[in-house]
Amino acid sequence: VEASIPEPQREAWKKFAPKPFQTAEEFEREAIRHIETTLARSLYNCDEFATYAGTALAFRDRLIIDWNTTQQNHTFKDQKRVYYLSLEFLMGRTLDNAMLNVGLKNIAKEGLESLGFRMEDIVAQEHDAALGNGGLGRLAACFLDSLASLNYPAWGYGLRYRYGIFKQEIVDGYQVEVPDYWLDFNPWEFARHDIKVDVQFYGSVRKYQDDDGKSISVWEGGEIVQALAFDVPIPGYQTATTNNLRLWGSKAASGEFDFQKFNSGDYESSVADQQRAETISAVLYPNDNLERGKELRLKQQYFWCAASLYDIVRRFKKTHRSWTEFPNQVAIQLNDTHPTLAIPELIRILIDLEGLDWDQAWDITSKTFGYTNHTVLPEALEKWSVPLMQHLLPRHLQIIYDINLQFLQYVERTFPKDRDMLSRVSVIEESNPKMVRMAYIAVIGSHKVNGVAELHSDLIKTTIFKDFVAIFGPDKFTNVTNGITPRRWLHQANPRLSELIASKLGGYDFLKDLTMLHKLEAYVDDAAFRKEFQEIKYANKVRLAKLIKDSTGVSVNPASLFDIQVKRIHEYKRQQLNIFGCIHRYLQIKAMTPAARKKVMPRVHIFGGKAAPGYWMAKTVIHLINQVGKVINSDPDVGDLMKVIFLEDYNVSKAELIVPASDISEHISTAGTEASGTSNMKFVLNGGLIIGTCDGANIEITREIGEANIFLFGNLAEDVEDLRHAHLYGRYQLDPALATVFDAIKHGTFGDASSFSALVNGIVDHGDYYLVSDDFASYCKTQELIDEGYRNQEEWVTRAITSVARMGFFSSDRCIDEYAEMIWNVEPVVPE
Ligand code: H53
Repeated sequence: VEASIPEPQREAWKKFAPKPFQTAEEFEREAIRHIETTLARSLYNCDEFATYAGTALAFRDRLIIDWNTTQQNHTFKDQKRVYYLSLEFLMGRTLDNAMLNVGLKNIAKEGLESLGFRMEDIVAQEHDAALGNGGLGRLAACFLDSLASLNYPAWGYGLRYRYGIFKQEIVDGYQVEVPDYWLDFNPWEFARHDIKVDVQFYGSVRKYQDDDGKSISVWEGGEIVQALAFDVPIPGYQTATTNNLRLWGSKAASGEFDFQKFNSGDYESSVADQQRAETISAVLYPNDNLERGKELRLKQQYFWCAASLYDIVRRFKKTHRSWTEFPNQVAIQLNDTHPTLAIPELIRILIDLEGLDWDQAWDITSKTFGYTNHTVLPEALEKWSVPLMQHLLPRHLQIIYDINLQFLQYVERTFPKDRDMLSRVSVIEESNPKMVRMAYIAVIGSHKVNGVAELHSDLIKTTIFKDFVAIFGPDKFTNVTNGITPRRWLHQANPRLSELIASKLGGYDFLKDLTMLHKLEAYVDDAAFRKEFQEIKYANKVRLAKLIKDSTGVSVNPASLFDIQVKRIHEYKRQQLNIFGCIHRYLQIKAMTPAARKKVMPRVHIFGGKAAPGYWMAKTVIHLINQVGKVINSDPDVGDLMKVIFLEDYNVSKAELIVPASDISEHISTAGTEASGTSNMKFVLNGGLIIGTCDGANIEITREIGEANIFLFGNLAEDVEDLRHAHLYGRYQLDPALATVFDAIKHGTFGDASSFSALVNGIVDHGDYYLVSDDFASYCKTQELIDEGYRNQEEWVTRAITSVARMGFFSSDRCIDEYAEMIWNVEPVVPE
């Protein structure tokens, strides 16, 4: 490649190639240069924000050099690449992570101090990149970190939302949503003005026969929207590999700005067209585990799939290989069903644009895609109405019908006696209107389907995809248990614990091979180690107590047991079980004599999480938590024995502060509903114990750390169906302690009882779908065991340290290696 460039140019580039900074002094020079020239600020108005910006730009320069080299190297090596298609990337802040990954945080700290600033204050200036809702989006972000750290040639593809997940404010105890405009200053993205893709919508399909009698389909008319690429560098930890996350922004296609309207004076409507196009990437849909079937959402999905596939295909075509080589060069992973349209889109490209026949196109497509399922909740499974699909994507609907026809013919041949099977597995649900079942297309069009924890992967095989296991055989279905990146969730979020571990393990290699943590077990009885471990936890609790004080005004005692449940608010995650448990505890304390109260283990119950704006029941739960907090936190009978806190606007950067400060965290979903959960892993890795149901990854966490180190409770997944059935037929007794809790609510102890009647009635009268009553006694009993356990601090610390030592399995590096080997068949590329 280099030889094709003339000698003088090569010489000039070699001579003037930018040199990355190495020392604190060089860093300062770079930061000041950026503050002065890029930002046009000077010494006299260099505040914390300007200093953050200068620091970020200095680090960005470093990343870009590695990024360019990595991309050139990947092109040159020309190995198979992975493309991770995700509608959500919940990245959080970048600067701290970038400094740690390139290994220059200490140098920057020194430099910042000599400029008169503290590292924490500078890092805190950054706005979270919150292009995601919850677990699914954060998983994608952890995967990007691991892919780069393990040197896999991989790209993420997503949407560049102008507004990420809303900011949550709590006003009078209610959630209020405020837009998250995060792009004011975002040094981490590069607009690639030269990379534009035209994406078509609406129109119609014309069919004709060519001279050879071959049937040709042409998608004509409709409108064009332009996709513009924005690239974000993703640095690996202690490697030069810097991968790319490409996010697409929408704008009106250049020819689309209607000059006729413009010239005839209708300027406003021509601008309105422009705005309409930009609407596609304007906002992240704020639902987690809930699909609402909105047209704009389908437009987002196709816009992003079409732009990404065009890009992937263009890159492949530059190598002049035959199409049969495509699956040997390209692996595309579908993060949930959101990118399922990529399947008919690739078929469309291969048949309509590249002239392949159906069998070839199908063979290539199904070898290219892998599909990860993240949920069995019926309300989260995507279905799109046939009329909508016909209107918006007429050619894709035809292809979907063709996929279905071929598939059903195969099923009929294989299971000639099972008439019901055809309607059960059909991609088209025969409802009114007819619906396209996206998960079925994803299963049929992929070569592997995986769940995200063992229980979940077993469940999908016996429930939603049961027939497909019979049709394709069990080998198509597999498990890759989720993981988390130890760089962000240990090293960055809990630097003191990371340092303590490094001091015992002889350095930071464990951040690249988390299974090395097992060596910590040798220190469980080491008094100095234990003391330091405890001190770190206490310091982290002091830090969280400060956040609580600043954001709610409530003072909490860091010596109390910190009990934390932070995650999206959803009925299946059962924050209601937790708050009912709090009320139960409160009523018990109220009924005690002063002498008995002295024996109560003081607790701070901390909640955080967003509710989807249209999810009324979830919002009611938030309101109840705040009302309960208001009463309890000001009750002199209770004092420090109990505090109930709702932390507003839970996000990634707050999680980094909250997770290291837990004694107990709650992962208490109805068994069989939480596919995996990933915060459970983060809490244990940071030396907190967990209370949980036998659900998702809790089960594997138990297997790894041992039953003695986790507080499990509640009914098992296998019993859920029978219990629900029994409820509906009246064979059902409300738990007596829960009945007392409901009485208190009904008597107005926590404000207007009618606000909470739907929540209560859902359990008392409407079948208690999430089994809150069935699990209540076992939950409360287990909370008592936690109080007892926490009293014995020596025992508690042993359990916490042992658990940390046994968490190696849950690194997202292990996950990515499993995907690479079992699903993608890709190899790392050694950096130059
Ligand atoms: O994905 C996480 C799981 C978690 C699951 C979550 C998820 C979403 O956040 C959104 C949609 C969806 O289908 C699933 O609820 O259990 O840990 C990552 O796999």
